[in-house]
Amino acid sequence: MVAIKDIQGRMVLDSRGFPTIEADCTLEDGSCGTALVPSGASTGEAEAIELRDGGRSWNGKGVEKALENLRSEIAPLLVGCDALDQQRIDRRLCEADGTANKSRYGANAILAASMATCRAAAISCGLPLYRYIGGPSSVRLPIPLLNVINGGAHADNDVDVQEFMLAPTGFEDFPTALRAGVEVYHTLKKRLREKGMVTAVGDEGGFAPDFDSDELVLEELSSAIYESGYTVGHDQQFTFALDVAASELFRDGKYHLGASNEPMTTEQMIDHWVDLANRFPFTSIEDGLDEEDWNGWSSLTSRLPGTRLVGDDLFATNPERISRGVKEGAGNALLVKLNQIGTVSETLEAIRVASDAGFRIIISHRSGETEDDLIADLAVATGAGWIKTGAPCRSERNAKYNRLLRIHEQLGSSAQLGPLKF
Ligand code: 2PG
Ligand code: MG
Repeated sequence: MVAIKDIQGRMVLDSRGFPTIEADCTLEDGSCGTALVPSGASTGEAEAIELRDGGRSWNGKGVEKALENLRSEIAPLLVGCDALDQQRIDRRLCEADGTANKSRYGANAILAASMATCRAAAISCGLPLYRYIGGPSSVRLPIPLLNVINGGAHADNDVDVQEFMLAPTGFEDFPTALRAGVEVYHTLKKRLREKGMVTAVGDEGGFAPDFDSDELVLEELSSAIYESGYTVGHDQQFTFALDVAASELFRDGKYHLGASNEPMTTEQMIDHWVDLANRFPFTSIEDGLDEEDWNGWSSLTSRLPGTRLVGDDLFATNPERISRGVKEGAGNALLVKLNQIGTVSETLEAIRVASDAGFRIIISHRSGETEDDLIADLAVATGAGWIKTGAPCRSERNAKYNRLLRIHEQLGSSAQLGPLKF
């Protein structure tokens, strides 16, 4: 038992320049853990609520109310509790909040306390965070999914699909996979510049030029991979991953892709992804349909047996929604975001429920990020095998890749790459 002595919160800025919460958790033995919470732009309806102040100050994005809850409710609740009992800490937080979606204290305040406590406990035990959470078998580094072309809500271009990711699936170890991804990223920049295309980056560090179609983006990425001296295809060095973020494209029962195209029905959307997956090698497609289009999801999942269908907005890292997906055959992979559910323990529970069903697990950043690198440790601790944390550009993204490089070094010859079962 190591009792919590104090929890302090403060406002800091995230990568988009919006306020977010940083919390310090100090224990009786002097250990102190600090954590910062991220924030999404294409947030799912089923996510836990991020408490914002509204009004004019900080364009409505202030976090004073959440900080006040941290100060006057959460800290007194946790002081004296055993920091090594993360489950109990998180249960107390959920019970005291008392709402299904953490709207009273705010998931941002709750998560900051939960993550900071976890960090402090690891420090108190003298263990790296991944070892503290995952135990001695935490030796698997994740394959990075590098989001090199940004569209949708993350960029001001005309690309509808939110994320085009390089998946370096055919490499031996994390540093080599990352290096290959980085090389392709820079080749891509050179190619775009030579074509007179915009090389400014979007929220997640990927380039954000205009493209006339999804196909053209994927052809460009294929060319950049070959020009870098690598191969692309199933069972080759690179495959692709998409995050369509289709909930953002769904209005009045139809999907709106491309300003000049007719809106599409669910069936037409499914045909579109099946057709694209027949022409390009995808390891996964995330949120290819709207978050409440459960029947569509079941149909898409059965039509694309060779591709992982990842639920982000669909599952919202919520064990109940994941269980529904398992029952209905809707999706077969989970995107994991701590702030969608709001505590470390519930995140681990969501991963367990999804893993038990044979789902692929992808640990994820948010589009609004910070220098906090806890998700890198979480990926290793859970042996998830996959992480998406943006392009290898912008330090809030590279904080995670850099942390994984350090973990790889620490693990030495024990380090492995990717999921146990591919
Ligand atoms: C997503 C995420 C992260 P956001 O949709 O997967 O890439 O974006 O944080 O804006 O929800
Ligand atoms: Mg997503």
